[in-house]
Amino acid sequence: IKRMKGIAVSRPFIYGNSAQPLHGKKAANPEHTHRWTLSVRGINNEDISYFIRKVTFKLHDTYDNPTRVIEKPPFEVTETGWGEFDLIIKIHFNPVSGEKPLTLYHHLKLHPYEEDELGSPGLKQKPVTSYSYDEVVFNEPIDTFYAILQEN
Ligand code: SLL
Repeated sequence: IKRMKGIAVSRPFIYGNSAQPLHGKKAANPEHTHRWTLSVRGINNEDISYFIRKVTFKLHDTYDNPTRVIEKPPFEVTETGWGEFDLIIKIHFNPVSGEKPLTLYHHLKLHPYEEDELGSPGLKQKPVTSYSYDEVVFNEPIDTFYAILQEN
């Protein structure tokens, strides 16, 4: 294998979750209060599948089959639930890259925490989002992977 000496290529992406209150609407489990979606995606929904091969989301153990493996875009998991929790997101890169998986941590957010207009902090029922921006840096990428990065 040949590596591109002295070259680093970075690619931005976004990860995190959105959540909406169910407002009493029926979920599979009556204790569930929110519907949420976890995702790993490109900026402006740019296709990231040329460098990301699959994403695993390790959910809280209260979920059935807590390790969710998403093999193609959109790299997303939608579920319902009642609680916030910390989870692990593992990004597996295109095998051509020879890169090790990248592990990220995210706190699944369901509730808005900011104070309301009257100044009292409360759990309001409204949609929330919690996203982080990150960039993966491929240092001295393998030449064949570098070509794929340049084409996209
Ligand atoms: C904790 N924050 O860390 C708590 C756990 C678990 C949330 C929150 C769904 C469970 C199900 C759900 O909302 N789990 O579907 O049974 O201990």
